[in-house]
This record gives sequence, structure tokens and C-alpha cells, in this order.
Amino acid sequence: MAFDLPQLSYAYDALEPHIDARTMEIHHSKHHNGYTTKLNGAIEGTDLEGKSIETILTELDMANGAVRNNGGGFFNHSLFWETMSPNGGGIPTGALGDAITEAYGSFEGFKDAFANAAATRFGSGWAWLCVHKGGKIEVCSTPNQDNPLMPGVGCGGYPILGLDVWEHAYYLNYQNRRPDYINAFFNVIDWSKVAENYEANK
Ligand code: MN3
Repeated sequence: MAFDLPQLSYAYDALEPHIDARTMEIHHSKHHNGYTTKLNGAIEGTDLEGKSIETILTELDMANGAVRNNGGGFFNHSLFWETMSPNGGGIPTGALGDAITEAYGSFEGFKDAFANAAATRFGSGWAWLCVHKGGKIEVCSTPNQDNPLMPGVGCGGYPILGLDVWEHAYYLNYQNRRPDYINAFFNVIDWSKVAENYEANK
């Protein structure tokens, strides 16, 4: 019962010019594939084998570096790919749109908070939009491949949107200009998928 590298629902060049094809190819076929293979190696023959990735991360022993890094890497990238689309962008509506307005005053207020979380994450990590039980949303960030499902990361709820701010996610196209990459990300966010994640986990 090993984990499989998820296939993308769009081509590597589909998110251009916002995210370039070469970055997408390396990111998915090398980085994400590597996390997947190493996660499978780390859980093989242990009592974690056969559990869902959500259960593995929620119950994680944070001292288990191999599962923390590679289980996080597997989950985080899977969420990342599925919440982007060549037809993305725009502004969320419905219950998710309402929750964003309630928490941040407006979509622009949310965008500023999310972009700030992504820009100020020192070194490598992720920015998140999470939903808490009851429907409240929260923006936060974590280092490395940690994520909000893991215990004690100081960032709670269920992640429904994540932005990878490791240099491997943007360096070929944006070099050191992380804020430009963050801004471009908003053009490819698939808000219908994020809303689906919100409804499923609120
Ligand atoms: Mn990455």
C-alpha cells in the first residue's frame, strides 16, 4: 500500500507565464517524486504502513525526520498541484468567500495576509490557508515541509490552499524575486477546488 506520485490534471506548460514548464517538470517529476519514494521507504514495514497521509501527519512523532520531511513533502505538493489551474485566478465566492471576508475584511485583506506569510517565511517553507471546524479560516506559514496537520507547528486547522516558497518552486523563472512569484500565484489559484476543500473540512 505505497503512496503514488499524483498525476497533474494539466500539462507542465499549462500554468505559463506564471509558473514555467521547466520548473513544473522538475518540481513534480524530481522533487515531489523524491518525497514520495522516500516516504514509502520510511514507512515500509512500520505501523504507519497502510494509514492515510492525513492520519500519518496528524499523529506524527515530530522527531521522526524521515516521515516528517517526506510525508509533509508528499502531502504539501499534492495539495499544491490540485489547487492550481490554467483557468485559475479571480476571487472566491460562496461560503469560502464569506469566511475570507469575515476574517480579513475583504479579499484584498486576505491576499495581503497570505502574501505576507509567504514573503516573510525565512528560508524554505509554505504559506497556508486553513479552515477550522466551524468554518473559520486562518492564514499561517510553516518551515521546510511541515504543515498545519502536524502537532505543535503553531499553525492549525486543515490546509485547503498552500503555496510552496522553497527556491526550487520559483528560482528558474523569478530568481530571488519571491514577491513576484507570490503575486503570480494568485493568477493560477483554482478557487473552486479550494472551496471544495473548505466544504469538506469545515
Ligand atoms: Mn516544492
